[in-house]
Amino acid sequence: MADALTLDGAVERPTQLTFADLVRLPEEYQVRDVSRLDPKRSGNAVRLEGLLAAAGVQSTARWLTLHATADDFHASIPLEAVRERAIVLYKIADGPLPAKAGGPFRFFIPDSASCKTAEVDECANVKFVDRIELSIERGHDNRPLEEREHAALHAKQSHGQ
Ligand SMILES: Nc1nc2c(c(=O)[nH]1)N[C@H]1C(S)=C(S)[C@@H](COP(=O)(O)O)O[C@H]1N2
Ligand SMILES: [Mo]
Repeated sequence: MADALTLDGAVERPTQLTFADLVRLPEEYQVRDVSRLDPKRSGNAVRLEGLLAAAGVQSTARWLTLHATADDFHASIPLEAVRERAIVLYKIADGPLPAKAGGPFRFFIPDSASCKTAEVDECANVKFVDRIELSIERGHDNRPLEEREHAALHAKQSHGQ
C-alpha cells in the first residue's frame, strides 16, 4: 500500500504527502477527534483544504477524483460540494490509520448522503486513497450503480471503522 498521498492534475504543484507531512500541517487543518463528526469513526484527520493548500488548486478545477489503487476503487465528485467539509482520516493513537480502518489514508465526507442517493454519497468515502486528482472534467468513477453490484461490494467490507 502506498505510504504517500499524491495530489495532482489541475494543481499548481503536484504534491506527495506522507504521514509525517500530514502531522506537520498547520493546526487550522487538523481535526483532533473525528468521533465528534461520526461516532463510528475515531482518530485524527486533516481537512481537505489543507491538502489543497499544499498543492494549490488551479482556478479551472471543478472535479475531485479519489483513487484507491489498492482495490481499484474510484470516485469523482464535484469539488465545490466537498471543498469545505471533506477530511482525510490518517492517524489513530499517534500512529498511521490501519488498513482495516481504510488507512493509511481514508477520505471522509461528514453527513454524506446514503449510498447511491446522490453524487456525494457515503460510497465516495474512499478507503486506501493514494491519489487525489483535480480536473476540469469529471474523472474516473467506478462506484457501482446497480443494487446487486453495490450490495456485493458492501458484503465484502467490514463496516464500523
Ligand atoms: N477503496 C474503497 N473504498 C470504499 C469502498 C471500496 O469498496 N473500496 N466502498 C465504498 C462504499 S460503497 C461505502 S458505502 C463506504 C463504506 O464505508 P464503511 O465501511 O466505513 O462504512 O466505503 C466506500 N469506500
Ligand atoms: Mo456504498
